[in-house]
Amino acid sequence: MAIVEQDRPAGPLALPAGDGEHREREPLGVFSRPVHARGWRSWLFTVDHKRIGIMYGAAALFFLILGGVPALLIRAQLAGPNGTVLTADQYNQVMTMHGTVMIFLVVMPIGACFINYLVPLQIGARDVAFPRLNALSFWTFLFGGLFLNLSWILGGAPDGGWFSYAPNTGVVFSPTHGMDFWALTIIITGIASSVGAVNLIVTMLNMRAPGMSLMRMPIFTWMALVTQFLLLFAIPVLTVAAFLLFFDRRFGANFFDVSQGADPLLWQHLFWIFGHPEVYLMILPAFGIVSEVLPVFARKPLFGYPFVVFSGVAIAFMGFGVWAHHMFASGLGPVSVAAFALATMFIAVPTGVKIINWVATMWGGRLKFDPAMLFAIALVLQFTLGGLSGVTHAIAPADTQQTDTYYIVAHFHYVLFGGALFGFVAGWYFWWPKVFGYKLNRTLGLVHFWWMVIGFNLTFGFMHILGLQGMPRRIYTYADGMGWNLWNMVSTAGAFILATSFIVFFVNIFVSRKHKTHEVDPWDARSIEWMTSSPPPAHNFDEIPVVHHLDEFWYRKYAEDDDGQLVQIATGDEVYRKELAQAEQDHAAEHMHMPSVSYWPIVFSAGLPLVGLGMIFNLGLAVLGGLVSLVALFGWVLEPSVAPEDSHGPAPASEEEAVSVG
Ligand code: HEM
Ligand SMILES: [Cu+2]
Repeated sequence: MAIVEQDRPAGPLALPAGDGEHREREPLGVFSRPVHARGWRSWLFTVDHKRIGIMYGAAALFFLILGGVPALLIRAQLAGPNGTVLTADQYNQVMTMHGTVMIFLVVMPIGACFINYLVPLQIGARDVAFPRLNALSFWTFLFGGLFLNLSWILGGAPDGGWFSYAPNTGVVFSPTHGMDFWALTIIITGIASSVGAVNLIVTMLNMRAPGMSLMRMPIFTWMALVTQFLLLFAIPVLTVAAFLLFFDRRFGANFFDVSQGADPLLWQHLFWIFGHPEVYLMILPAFGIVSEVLPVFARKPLFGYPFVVFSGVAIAFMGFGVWAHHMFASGLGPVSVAAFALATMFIAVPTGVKIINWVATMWGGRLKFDPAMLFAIALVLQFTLGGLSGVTHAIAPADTQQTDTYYIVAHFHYVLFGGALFGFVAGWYFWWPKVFGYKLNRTLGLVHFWWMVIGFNLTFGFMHILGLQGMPRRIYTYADGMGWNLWNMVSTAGAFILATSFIVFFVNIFVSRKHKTHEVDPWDARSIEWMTSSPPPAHNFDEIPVVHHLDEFWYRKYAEDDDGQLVQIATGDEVYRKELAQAEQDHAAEHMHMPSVSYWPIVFSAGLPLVGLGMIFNLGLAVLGGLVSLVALFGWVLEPSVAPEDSHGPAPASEEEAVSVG
């Protein structure tokens, strides 16, 4: 079994004795580990990747509201000329928080939601490699996000834009504590991402089911792997930059103080060396989702799987070499500009490869237009539009005109919202029945889809025109008579349509939840996460599947007859029952040991925002926060690796019972 923690009956510190005899020690009893927790505690202390995935999703939807309300305020303010909803100062805060929340607390965590939930299931593992670290990542992200939003009530939110250009964000130009909150949030959530990246990379590389070579890994897992490498290398750069900024602001360091000889472009370089890989790590999970959804609803294998894999890898590599296209207007000099312009045009190639693969997957397929499929198709179309406007920025002279206009705002919402977020919604409609045991209502799903597509394109489509007409981004009002009134009004109307489309989604969840069917394979899917019950048991699979093919599940359901015709040899349900019977035969007497719940991840994470608040307001508080986290670390290493309890007893009679162990 893959989970290391449970394979050791003795305490974590037990080592073989020198005489060759294996001396077993009782687990250190200082901090006993809870066996099971029930009710809400079972969520707070869980180390189950599925629950952590669900919590990432729920938290991200909560932050979607915290980031969405500012978006609506922006649009209300800009609906007509000389808006009076917000003052200039409030506008800056609202705009900065909108961007920061959407990127760091919505899109990245939704990616983590899918990756945490799906990757162990897709590779046939029982959990991630380090379940407690996984919980630590989640809580650290959540507390970091809440910490950022505290700034609203503790003296003002950050106001330097989501990319926080120093020296603009130094104390001289941004004297409130907002930017301090921003920098510390980046550091805290950065811990969450880096720890998560290591955990997931180890999981994907080491814990795949027997027979699952890398080139048999489901495409979503591949994109997840690429994403985690991007995080691993990109996040530290931003963390360093945030540290420097915070030291400048709080302790009078001079990293960005131009009068002391600092390079005014230093921040921009650091930020975008992180920032460009960041845009790919936001979109690649959605690409993975679409690459899973399209084949299922087109009833064909993914066209050119290796190309989709390697174009993803290529995007990641090249993504680290194009950052300065965000700085064409900053005076880099013609050689740099030309080099980065070329590199940027090249990176469009692997991206285009993916689009071709998706279209070819649908080509000639028997398409089924369920909501998941529609959202996936919308991603392909809208992302292509966003990608094409992106290529126009690669042409440096054009970019010099476009930069800092609404053309850019249109562009990045087409990729982030029209791409990433649409992909995520496709994924939700697709995997919902696996995760919760019921399908989302199809009719409401279609209403949701059309309402969202219309709202999205009304909001952002005409911003291209506004931008080309010269409307700058980040302005809090504009004068009458610029010729911008109509499209701004349209955009604002679209934004409210878009916002209400999410209400349809929430209503759908609410309405559908009663109709549980627990179908194993509602869509006739292809990969092995469908080969277990809906929802899956705590240990994911009763029998770890042995993998012979890419699309293993499909190959267990379909085969060619003597004439080369495709025939169904089993339903998904039958495949699952067969595995179940096999498991009963093989391990009827064994008991599945899943890692026990733990108190310490959430305690560790809870210390971090205290450190943050302390760094801003009172160093004593920082010491207290540090102590909380330190104690948690000691508790962590000193707790036994499994609960010292009765769960070593006989096998549970029912699946239900087995679940409660997790
Ligand atoms: C209801 C949906 C949304 C609306 C109406 C909306 C609207 C806007 C507008 C009007 C701006 C420009 C503000 C300015 O430059 O003055 C903006 C900026 C931004 N938006 Fe959105 N947005 C929405 C959703 C999203 C989503 C889902 C993301 C995902 C990542 C996102 C990311 C950003 C970012 C990064 C900025 C830049 C902020 C900055 O300039 O620092 N937005 N949004
Ligand atoms: Cu870029």
